[in-house]
Amino acid sequence: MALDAALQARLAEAGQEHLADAVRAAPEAEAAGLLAQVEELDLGLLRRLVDELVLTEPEAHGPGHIAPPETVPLAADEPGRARDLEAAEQGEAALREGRVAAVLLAGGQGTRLGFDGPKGDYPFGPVTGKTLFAQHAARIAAMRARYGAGLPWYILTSPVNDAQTRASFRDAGFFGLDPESVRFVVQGTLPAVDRGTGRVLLEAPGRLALSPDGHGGLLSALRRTGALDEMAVSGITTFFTFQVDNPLIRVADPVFLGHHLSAGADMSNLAVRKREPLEPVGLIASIDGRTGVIEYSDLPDELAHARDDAGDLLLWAGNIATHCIEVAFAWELTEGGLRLPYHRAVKRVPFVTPDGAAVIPDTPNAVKFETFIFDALPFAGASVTVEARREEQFSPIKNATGNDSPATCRRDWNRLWAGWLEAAGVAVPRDGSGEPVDLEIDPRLALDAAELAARIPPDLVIDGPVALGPAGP
Ligand code: UD2
Repeated sequence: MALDAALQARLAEAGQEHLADAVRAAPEAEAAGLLAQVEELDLGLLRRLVDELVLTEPEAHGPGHIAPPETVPLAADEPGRARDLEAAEQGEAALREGRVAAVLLAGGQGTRLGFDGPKGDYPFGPVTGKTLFAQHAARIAAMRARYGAGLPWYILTSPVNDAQTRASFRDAGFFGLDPESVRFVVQGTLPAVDRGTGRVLLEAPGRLALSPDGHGGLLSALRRTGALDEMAVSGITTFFTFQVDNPLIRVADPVFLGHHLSAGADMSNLAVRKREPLEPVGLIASIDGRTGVIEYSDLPDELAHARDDAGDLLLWAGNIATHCIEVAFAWELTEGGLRLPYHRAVKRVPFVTPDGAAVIPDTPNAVKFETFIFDALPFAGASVTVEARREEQFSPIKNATGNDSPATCRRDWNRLWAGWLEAAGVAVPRDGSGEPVDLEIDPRLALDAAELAARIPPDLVIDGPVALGPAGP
């Protein structure tokens, strides 16, 4: 296939002239598709990323002056409870007035879990095998019902899983939600490049090796697709972001929202105490006086292990990637291009050689580029970090086994739900080691322990695994 001279010149300038050869050599049926992919590349950005992150050794600079972040601590006493109550009132008012949207980050590839398909389709429910998408949807429905709120739901997908994600929602009848109230937003992609030469890799003779551009790409995607305009027009001022793999998260929790709003913050965080120094969660910290997140892979060991005078972890605030973000701040961050820094990840990426031979490398051969949503924090005029109880809000499904796996998530859910039932005076059978039977409580039946206590009969008997559905026991 012929290539126009201007494109050829731009490819040469970007050090990617091999792509012109690839288009010419591609099988006829695939050449047009490959050309379209090549034309879509932001060659200026690619040149900069390759120069700065591939061809030059990134400068090893320390993370700066690091201290624990200022946080709204857990309410441990009466003043703490009064403070949270006041915050909840503000958050509830924002929900009722329709000023809040929920944004689910679900564009990742979920490679560690080894699950084929969008991670949201993973059937985690201990009793019914309900999926992560179904759980989040039920919670959104329950929040809408409780606050009479629109609470529109935006779902960030990527070209890797967009079609499948939409199909899952369609097949499930949008889990009972009005399809108009659910919007899919597709994030962008960036090419993987050879780590030695910076040249874009092809995963097949007619296809570039592209992967999602990181969840920082949410901001560009919201702007590009018109979602930010739509939010502004419908009076939404704040959106709440959460990760697909954490079914415990309290979506659009009024307490968190209220602390964010009353501080006049641009972007806020939810934090849990790290389980151990090297737990793979980002570290929320004050970095040279500004709140930010240091990704776990970038955290020097001695900082991870530092202890305070009482012997507790000094840098304790684990990032659960749950934020409140002002719509106006998202506009600011995307004005004239995304303002977030790019990170490099060195990965194993299968590719084809110019003569069409497929190579599955044994060692990391490629660099991928990503932006992270939490890198927006240092740009925020004000930001609050609110501490959450891990057992109430964080048990992600990341790995097939071990920590943060389906087994630990089900265990944590069972414990939480058993606690709610027992607080309501219902006995829950437990095994020899004290673990409760498998349980499920649909968020549409109860979003918290108090609601459950009010909605179940006091003489409810549980003698084995049970799922309490939206209509009650
Ligand atoms: C993430 C955080 C980490 C910590 C941990 C807690 C990053 C970079 N790190 O680590 O600091 O808070 O979670 O759970 O996020 N996603 C997209 N598009 C992308 C990439 C990811 O939507 O291009 C979504 C993905 O679907 C998932 C979330 O972002 O919901 C986190 O992605 P991950 O599982 O790759 O991040 P992880 O666990 O390494």
